Amino acid sequence: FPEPRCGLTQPSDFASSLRPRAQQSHKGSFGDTVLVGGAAGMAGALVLASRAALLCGSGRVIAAFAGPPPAYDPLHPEVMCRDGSHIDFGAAIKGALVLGPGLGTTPSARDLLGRALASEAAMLVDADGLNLLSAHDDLTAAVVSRATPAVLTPHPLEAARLLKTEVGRVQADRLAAARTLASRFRCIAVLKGSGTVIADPDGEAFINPTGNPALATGGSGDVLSGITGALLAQGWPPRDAALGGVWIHGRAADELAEAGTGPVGLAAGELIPAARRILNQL
Ligand code: NPW
Ligand code: AMP
Ligand code: MG
Repeated sequence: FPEPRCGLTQPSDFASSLRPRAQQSHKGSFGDTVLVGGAAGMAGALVLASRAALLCGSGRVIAAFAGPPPAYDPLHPEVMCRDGSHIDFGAAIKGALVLGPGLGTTPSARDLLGRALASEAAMLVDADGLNLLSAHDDLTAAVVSRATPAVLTPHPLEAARLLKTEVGRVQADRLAAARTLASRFRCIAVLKGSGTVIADPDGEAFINPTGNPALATGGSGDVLSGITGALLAQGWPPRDAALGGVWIHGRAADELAEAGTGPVGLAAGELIPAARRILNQL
């Protein structure tokens, strides 16, 4: 059998999802992104992801907090801040779900994730969403049985938890680890870190060439979740959203570092307007 393909991501790999906006379009044309996370002490993770979803083109953004919701986000009052326990995930969501930034792993976080995973909407799972999947077989089963694959975005430690192995083994063969995640969870697996690997359940894989150590800062993964969630909400197929989100996120860090906003001291939120500019220029 031939080896499945593995190449370096280029914009041409997701170009078919880059479409000009129709003159007659409206906010309903670009989907809702509903983001679930933000337990007490980690509200910032959900705020960063929500802002990224907003600036990367989602028609509407709803931040569903596991902890007490703020009245609104003062920088982006466009984002609707809700109490996660009041969200009806049974109602058809026209757009995408981003599950996990700052969610925590308490029993109430687990219940919230379980309700959200029942949705048929396009879906990305990150951070504590992944940690909960690692700990609960019924949550994993909900991901594996989805009609359209979810996008899972683990960093190496989260990947090790999902694969029930050690970080060293994940890092020793990152391509194999990403492919194993993709086939075991029937998902688009995004194994983050320098040279992020994106793999699908058929074994096709890409290594992302953008990004640099400026991204080694708290919250940069949360921003990636929001960027990619916005692309899903706008109807990009999961594979294209993963490839495009990772490429744009890394390119934003490269442009900022080039201009002196990094590699030392980049704040993750600074990636967001840079990602918007790159998306508009593609
Ligand atoms: P070390 O230090 O090397 O042993 P955790 P988390 C490892 C939220 N956040 N290569 C590394 O291990 C998130 O959304 C909230 C190798 C690292 O210390 C989550 O919900 C923020 N190892 C929650 O916090 C901003 C690597 O993993 C450890 C690696 C917990 O998420 C911050 C961290 O993993 C944060 O996003 C690599 N490339 N990358 C907010 N403002 O509210 C990571 N590791 O223990 O799962 O914790 O990632 O911080
Ligand atoms: P997280 O650990 O969830 O906050 O995610 C960190 C994000 O930054 C991921 O998208 C990583 O791929 C990226 N990142 C971290 N360190 C590097 C690095 N040295 N080079 C490139 N990307 C990195
Ligand atoms: Mg993270």
